[in-house]
Amino acid sequence: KGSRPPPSPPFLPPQTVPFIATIPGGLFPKKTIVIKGFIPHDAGRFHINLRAGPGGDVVLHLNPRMDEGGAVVRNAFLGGCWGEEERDISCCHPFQRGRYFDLSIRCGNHRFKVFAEGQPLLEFRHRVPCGPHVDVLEIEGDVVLSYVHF
Ligand code: 9QG
Repeated sequence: KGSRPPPSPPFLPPQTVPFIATIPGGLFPKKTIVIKGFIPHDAGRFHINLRAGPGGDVVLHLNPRMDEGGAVVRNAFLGGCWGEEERDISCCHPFQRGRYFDLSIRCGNHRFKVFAEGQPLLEFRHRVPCGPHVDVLEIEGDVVLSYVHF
């Protein structure tokens, strides 16, 4: 729709972690967030949160755990509680120590679709409606960011 805000300029290096930014206009169908980064050799884990305002509900918590056999945990934090984790993943994913990744998270009508190096990686069904109120992106933990764009 014409009323939707245009993409903001990208965040280029150096970006400090925790990285916290407001997404102008929040999430809407087809809104895409691109995150590129490097996972240090001694990294434990990091996460990407999409959040309804500072300290609000986390509608998507995407949490690669290099310290847990490469699990890629997805969850939501709603009303102060973690829900059920989703962990299914195709055998190969880029969240390995010493590797770069190029991730995009696209908000659909019914789910988030997450792509790595342009290939579908996983999906996360919306547990609560997503919309303009979901306007905070947080990236925290053991990651070095090289590019963030939304
Ligand atoms: O561990 O799992 C995701 O289901 C919790 C973690 C929590 C999330 C959650 O402690 O870590 O990954 O806010 C938190 O504490 C995040 C960083 C059962």
